[in-house]
Amino acid sequence: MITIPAQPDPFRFDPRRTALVMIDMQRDFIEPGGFGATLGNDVSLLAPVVDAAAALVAWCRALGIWVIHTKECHRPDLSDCPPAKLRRGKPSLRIGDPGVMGRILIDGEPGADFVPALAPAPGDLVIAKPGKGAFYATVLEDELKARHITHLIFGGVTTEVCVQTTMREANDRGFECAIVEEATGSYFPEFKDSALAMIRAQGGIVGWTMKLADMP
Ligand code: C5J
Repeated sequence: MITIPAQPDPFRFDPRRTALVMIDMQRDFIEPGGFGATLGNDVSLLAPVVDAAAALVAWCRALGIWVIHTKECHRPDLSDCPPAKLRRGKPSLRIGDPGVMGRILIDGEPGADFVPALAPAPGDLVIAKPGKGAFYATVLEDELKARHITHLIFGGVTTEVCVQTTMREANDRGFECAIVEEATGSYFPEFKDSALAMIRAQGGIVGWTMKLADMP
């Protein structure tokens, strides 16, 4: 068993029953010209997350923790993209439109791929997800149950959207969840802080928050 200092109290887990869920470390969210930028966000705010997320992946691999990568993306014909999601907001380019990294948020396009530092390795699981939560319309829950996973460690972007949504979905399904602060980020730093505070409040109502610096 491994015990990490965390909030609201230490997070204790068996690496053989634990998976890392690295959320949406895709070029479309992190690099200029992608989905995040088309929504008017300053994507440079996510740059520091890349090194920390890569360090978290390396830490997990060293302990034999199974690594899962999610990517938010849609089929080329957009049949898995609800019209409400397609219409939402006033982006300069919509999902499926051609951009500088290919069609925005479409599976198989360069922008929907992972940033090089977070490229999956053999044995990792990659989950393509049409929603913000990684359990919606995916095989994630079945895969975790097949491997008898009980604990999940989270990183990725953005903290208050896809990371928090997935963590809440996982919490409702009975997984013990912890998020690593340095390895997650938001276009809105205040939203990241609030999401972390919400997660660990009330005795860890959604789960634990912990720091990479405390993970030996
Ligand atoms: C967003 C995500 N922010 N991966 N997606 O739309 O958080």
